[in-house]
Amino acid sequence: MKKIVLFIFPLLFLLTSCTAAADIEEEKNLVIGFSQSGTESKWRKKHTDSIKTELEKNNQVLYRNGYMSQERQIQDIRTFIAYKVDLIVFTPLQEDGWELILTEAKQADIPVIVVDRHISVSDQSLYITHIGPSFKAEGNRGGLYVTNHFADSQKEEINILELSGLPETSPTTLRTEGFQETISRDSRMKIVDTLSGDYIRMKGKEQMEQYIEEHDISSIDVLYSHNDEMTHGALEALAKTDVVPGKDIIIVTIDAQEDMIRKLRAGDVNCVVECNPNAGWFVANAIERYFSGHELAHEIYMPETVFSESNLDTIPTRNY
Ligand code: GYE
Repeated sequence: MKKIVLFIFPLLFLLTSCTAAADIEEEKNLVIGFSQSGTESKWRKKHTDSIKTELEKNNQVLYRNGYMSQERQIQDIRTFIAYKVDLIVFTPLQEDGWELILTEAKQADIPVIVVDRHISVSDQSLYITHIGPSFKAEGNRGGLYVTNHFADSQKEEINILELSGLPETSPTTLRTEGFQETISRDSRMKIVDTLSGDYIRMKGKEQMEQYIEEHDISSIDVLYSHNDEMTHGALEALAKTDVVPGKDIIIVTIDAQEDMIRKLRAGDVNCVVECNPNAGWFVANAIERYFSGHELAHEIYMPETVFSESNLDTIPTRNY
């Protein structure tokens, strides 16, 4: 029963929106299916909003949220194929497991654009382009802050605790790789432990609490966290200790949500690496170029920067 309701509801919604949208259909160029992976962070909500808003300017958009389930995302993409959409935009939850569904899209002649995280497929023609940040550069920037920060320090060892994102996703792998690349220039730097918080605040908090219970947190010099939500969780855990965040433990975090910029201004964290969620314009532009016959680069990078005490006065409003 539940299944039937779940199936009928979107169908009814689509049917009514189809008739209601009949008039505007002429103005709206394309029907685009947009499958988002979840809503785990403020960053993600902004990312969704940016893409939807930009695409809805000229197209009819069918939006689905995968709620952090790959199976659900695959089902959503299958629905788009059944509706014969003109193009599919999707932001994959994880790297593997997309070959089959994207082959179905290809067989139906529906072009696919991958946004944000990367996918690993042997046939590169299964998607027309990938649009996203350079996760490796983000890791590099975080590592660079740490090496600069300790450049004149007399410390013989610098112990780093890493709080990493969801495993088997490209931001997690590349943020680690990029960070390691820059800290390896200073032989005193060592990642002593890596915790996994899946990009979720609660999980970041739990992991940190457990670590504090089992280890001497005062021996840690740096916390490198793969996203702001987990950093908030870690800060809540640290608040129950004598360790002063931003002073006794240097904190580097990624995303640059407004709430984390406030923590940067308050001195609770030291370096906020921007991960740009405003993918909308880039996606819309790629679609326009594709349908007007241009060849797209297989990889399109979005611009990003980094914030710390050195540029506090010039941080643009975040809106996320
Ligand atoms: O950093 C995090 C989100 O995939 C780059 O996912 C994205 C990451 C982002 O949950 O906040």
